[in-house]
This record gives sequence, C-alpha cells and structure tokens, in this order.
Amino acid sequence: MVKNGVTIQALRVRALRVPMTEPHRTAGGTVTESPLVLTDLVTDQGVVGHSLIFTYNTMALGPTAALVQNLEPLVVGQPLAPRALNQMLAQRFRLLGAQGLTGMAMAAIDMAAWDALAKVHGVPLYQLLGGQSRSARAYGAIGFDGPTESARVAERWARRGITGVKAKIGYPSVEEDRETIRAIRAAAGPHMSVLVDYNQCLTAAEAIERIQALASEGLTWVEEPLPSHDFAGHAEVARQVSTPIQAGENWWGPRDFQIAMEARSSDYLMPDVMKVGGVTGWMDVASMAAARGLRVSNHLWPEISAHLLAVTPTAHWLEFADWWHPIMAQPLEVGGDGWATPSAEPGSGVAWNEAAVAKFGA
Ligand code: SMN
Ligand code: MG
Repeated sequence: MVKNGVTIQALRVRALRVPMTEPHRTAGGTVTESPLVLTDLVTDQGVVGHSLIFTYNTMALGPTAALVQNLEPLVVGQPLAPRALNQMLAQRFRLLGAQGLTGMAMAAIDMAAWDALAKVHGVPLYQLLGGQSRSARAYGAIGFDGPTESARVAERWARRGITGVKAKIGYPSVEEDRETIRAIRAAAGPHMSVLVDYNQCLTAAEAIERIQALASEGLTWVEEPLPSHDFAGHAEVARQVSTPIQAGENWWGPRDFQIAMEARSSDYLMPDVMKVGGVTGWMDVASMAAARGLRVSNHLWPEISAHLLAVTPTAHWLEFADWWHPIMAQPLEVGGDGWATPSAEPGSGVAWNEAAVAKFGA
C-alpha cells in the first residue's frame, strides 16, 4: 500500500441531472430533479476520490461544474493532504469569499480528497478520522403535501422500519400545520418521532406564535422557522418556545456556525457537508458543537454523513434521502430497525454506478 508522497494528478468533473421519482415540495419551492456535479480526484498512484455536489437549481449546474474544473491547476501536483488543500484554497479565495458556488467547489475537492486519502490507507473514512463504526438513527422526508398525502408517505416510512419523519409545514394557518402533524401521527403510530421544517417561511413573531401553539404536539424539533441567516431572530424564537429549534443546512462554513452558536440561534445543529466546507468544515463544527454540548444531525448526503456522524461526539439523527441512489454504486441503506451504518469499504461510501451516470449526463 502506498501511503507517502501521493499527489493529485487531475480532476474529472461531470454534470448530471437526476430526476426525482416524486417532486419534493417545501414552503420555499419544489425540487423535481437533482442537478449534481460529480468530481473524481485522480491521484498519481491510481487511487481516485469521489464527491458529489448538489446545486439545487439547474441554472447553477454548468457554472458549478466549470468552477470545480477551473480549480484543477491549483491542485494538480499538490500532496493529497485535505486540510492543507483546504487552507490553500481558502487563501486563494479570501478576497472573493468561500461561500456560494466557490464554497461548493472547494467542498467538492475537500470531500474527494478525503475519500481518496481513506482509500490510500485502505480504511473507511470514519476510521481515517480516528473513529469506529457507529450507526445513526435515520429519519425520512415528507414533502409540503397536505395532511392526506403526508400521512400516506409517513405510513410508507413506518413500514420500512424508519422511526422518525420530517414533514414540511408552513401552511397558510397553524391549524393546517397541526392537522398535517396529527394526520402523520395517526398514520405512523405513537412511536414515530415527528420533526417539522418551515424552510425559512415565517417571521420571528409568526414563528413564536405558531411554535407555541404547537407545543403540545410533541415535536422532536422545529427546523428553520426564519430566513436562515437571521441569527438573532432564530435566537429569539429559541428563547421563547419550548420545542427545540434546529438549523444549519444553509450556513456556510464553520464561521457561520460559530456566529450561530455565539448567538444561541439554535438548540440543535444540522450542517450540510457541502455548505459547511466538506469533511474539514464538518469536523471543525463537530468539535465546536461537542465543546458546547449541542447535538448534530446532517443535511442530505447520507453516505458520507453516516461516516461523519460516526465521529461526531454529539451525533443525533441521520437525515436519510434516496434521491441520489440511482447513481450510487452502494447507496446507504437503513436497516429494519431504522438505524443506518456507514459503509465499511475504504473511502467515504461515495462511488458511482457508471452505467446510471452515463444515462443522466447534462
Ligand atoms: C431540503 C432538502 C432538500 C431540498 C430542499 C430542502 C430541506 C431538508 O430543507 O431539511 O432536508
Ligand atoms: Mg430543512
């Protein structure tokens, strides 16, 4: 096994549009397909690292793929040292800022570099990061689909053994929110944990009123009631309501998390491995959260996030989603008990089903 002196030789970048079997509606818009950037980081030893970037919006797909590819000259010939690469790229982008498409492109390289490094060492990512295999309790998503359809989807998750569901709410009235929550409970049974997500659609005053009105519904958390970067507003809501507030999927890098933690914006945290800056950014946030005793869940990216939760001291829930399963060689599966275990193969669990990838090229 070659462990020393591995350098980066090339980046291979592809843009894909993967249709979703069912559209995912939220109070902030509907997602009908996944625009994805696949990065293969090729090393001089033949080991290839993979990463996945989700651009949400097809209009950002081409520019994001081009940006990742444009970073190639900066990384070619560099040692396969993800933290050092991260610092080098952060320095190169200091004037522009490491958020938005730039942050996504940097995360593409970071995740692919960690995947390659784990493969060079012949170990799963959680082991490279000093941890051991640990399962996480998984929850499934329910779209902004009203009480009847939400109940149907909840029942489907329950049949799969999943023990938590997250419903999109933010209907015109809190009574409709309540009706949806109760329909889900009735369909999924009393043991199902119910989480809800407002996808940033309320004002602080509305949020306090609504979440207080829903206090007796036994919700596990209420996610992103306000525009994500309203740190002070989230803190005010978190102070005023008894149900835990969850946020983090739209915060860029450890710095946003630091601001949020200092402001006490959220009871729980859910970094998105892309927006937080890849594995490096996630690990920084996991340390900060551990020091403060704040529980951490992931946003999407179930395969690599299962590895990261295994090395996160305050790990909480795993957000499970199968939208990208069609292009994965080994998609993460949830066991019949509702828990998911990271892949034990060398790497981060992200590898392509090339035949499927060929079908979805943009
Ligand atoms: C979400 C995920 C994917 C697309 C839109 C919104 C989300 C979540 O808010 O919490 O999963
Ligand atoms: Mg959300």
